[in-house]
Amino acid sequence: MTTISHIHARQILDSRGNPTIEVDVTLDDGTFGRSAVPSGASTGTHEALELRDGDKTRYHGKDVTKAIANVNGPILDALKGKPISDQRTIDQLMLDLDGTPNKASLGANAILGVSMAVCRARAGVEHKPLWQSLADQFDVSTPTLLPMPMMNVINGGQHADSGLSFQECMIIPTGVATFSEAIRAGSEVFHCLKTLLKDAGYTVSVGDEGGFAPQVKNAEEAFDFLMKSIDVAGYTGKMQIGIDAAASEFYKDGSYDVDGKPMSSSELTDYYVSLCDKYPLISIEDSHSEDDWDGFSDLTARLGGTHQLVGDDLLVTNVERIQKAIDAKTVNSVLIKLNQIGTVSETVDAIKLTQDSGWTAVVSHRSGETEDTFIAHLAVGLRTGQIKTGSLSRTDRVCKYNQLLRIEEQLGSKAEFSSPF
Ligand code: 2PG
Ligand code: MG
Repeated sequence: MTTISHIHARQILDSRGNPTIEVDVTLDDGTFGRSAVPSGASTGTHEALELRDGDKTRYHGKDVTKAIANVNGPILDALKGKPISDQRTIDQLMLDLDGTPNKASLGANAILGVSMAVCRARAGVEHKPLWQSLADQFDVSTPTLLPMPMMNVINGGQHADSGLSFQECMIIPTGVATFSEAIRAGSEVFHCLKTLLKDAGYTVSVGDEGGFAPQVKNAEEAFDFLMKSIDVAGYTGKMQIGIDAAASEFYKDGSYDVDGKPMSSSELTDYYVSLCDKYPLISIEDSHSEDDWDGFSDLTARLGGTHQLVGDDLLVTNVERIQKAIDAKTVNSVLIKLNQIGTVSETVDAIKLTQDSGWTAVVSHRSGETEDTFIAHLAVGLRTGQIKTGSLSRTDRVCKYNQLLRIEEQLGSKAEFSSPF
């Protein structure tokens, strides 16, 4: 049985130029797996802990040398010589070693780096692509569905200085037949949007997720640009839109500040309903602040039958919070981020709970990313049917789309693609 012979973590930089962890796992037969851990900006307060050194004299306190020492010391000691046949056992050993509910002692970034690198090493031993290995490991019989991409072409909130309250305005090519056509549609609309913004005198530099960051006055102006660019690119009726409001970021003392207008929770709900009446807005993520469960439930009561309402900061890929949301019908979809929970097997548990309840699961990047394409494999291997991984620019974003194009090619005639909407 193949066992772990060595684990080595090092510090690298993420797409924002902040330190993060890269982990190499070497097996006794010489097989090797590598992973890199992403990092959020609009993080939910209920996420597992990302361990940073906090020494302001180095990298503005963002060094991750303590997390790296935890991998190269106690985690290596606990996992050395252990068979890699069961991911859950590997992850559980690290959870036991950590001993806290939110991975505060070892750091979720330390634990996740090892968890993902072990998956990659296993795929190497099996001579399988990672998506196939994940599917086999977690009993998914037909890992042949390419995910619908939600492409974030206008960045706001914590990800850009556009001034827009909503963090992400995404295009969703629901009317095309294949994944590669979805990417083509996204790219064509992205470039039309650039021209339209330029012509209107707006800047076309991009934000953290590769979308434009124009200083538009509100969400409606942003949506008008999206609709116009969809039209100019020739995709009218074939492309809809989605947002991640990331509303925790514009909520303070019981009030939401939406593009300069104060709103109560129920006024914000009314605003979303009016936007859905006016635009082909089919997916709304984090409509309300992470602890405003009533706000989410009210919106779900009104739009849940027709629209995808996604919980991100609300649910933080945590099965207990997801179960609570299922019981209370708080949303109808879950955003899935590996580093919110901190191990691959717990992430899979979150996906399966979501799918088993008839909800949609959307695999997601973080706004601070690396060249690691693990999430592309996860989306196919677990048959989630949706991914959001930024815009059609910046290699930290398009590397995930490019990996999905390779998987589509590998699957050949077996590749499936369909709109979840
Ligand atoms: C989100 C993510 C990714 P961040 O809110 O969904 O787009 O942003 O990684 O900053 O939390
Ligand atoms: Mg979000």
